[in-house]
Amino acid sequence: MTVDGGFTAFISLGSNIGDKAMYCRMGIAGLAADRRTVITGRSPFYRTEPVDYTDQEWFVNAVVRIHTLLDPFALLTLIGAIERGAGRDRTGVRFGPRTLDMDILFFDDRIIDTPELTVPHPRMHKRRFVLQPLCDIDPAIVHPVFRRHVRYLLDHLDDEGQEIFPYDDPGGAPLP
Ligand code: PH2
Ligand code: MG
Ligand code: MG
Repeated sequence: MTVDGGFTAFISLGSNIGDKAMYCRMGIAGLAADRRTVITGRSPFYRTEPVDYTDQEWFVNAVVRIHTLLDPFALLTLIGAIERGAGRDRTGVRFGPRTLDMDILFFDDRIIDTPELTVPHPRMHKRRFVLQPLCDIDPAIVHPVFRRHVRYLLDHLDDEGQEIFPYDDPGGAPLP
C-alpha cells in the first residue's frame, strides 16, 4: 500500500525489561495500528550490549521504516502514547532500563532542533544497535547532517565496545 503526500521516517525500538521482544513487537504493532502510518520496512531484532549506562540488562533493538501522514511532532505524540501503553515509566535514570523506547532517527531529510525533538537522533551515528538495523533496511540512507550513508557510519564506528548479536525471535512477524 502506498499513500500520497506523506513522509518517510525511521524509528528505533529498544527494550531491556521483561519480555523485550514482545515490547518491541508492541511498538511496531502500535505504529501499524495508526491509520495515518504504514510500516514499509523492518529490520531483524538484535540482542545488544547496553551503551551510555552500562550497569543494566542487555537490550533487544530493531528499526522500522514507516510512511506517514503525521508531521514529526504528531509522530512524537503517537510514539509517546505507544510507549506509555507498553508501561514505559520515565521516572528512572537517564539512559536506564525501559520496557519500550521508540526514537525518531530520521524524518525525510529534515533537520529539527527543538527542546522536544531533535532529528536526526543526536546519538544514532555512534550506535551500532541503531546503524546495523538501519543498514539491514537500506544501507544507502543518507544522514542529512553528516552527508554520509548509514553504511559508511557503521563501517567507521570507532567504538568496539558495543556487541550486538542476531536475536532469535520465534514469535516475530515475517519480514515484509
Ligand atoms: N538505549 C539507551 C541507552 N543505551 N543501549 C542499547 N544497547 N540499546 C538501547 O536501545 C539503548 C542503550 C537510551 O535510549
Ligand atoms: Mg526515547
Ligand atoms: Mg533512546
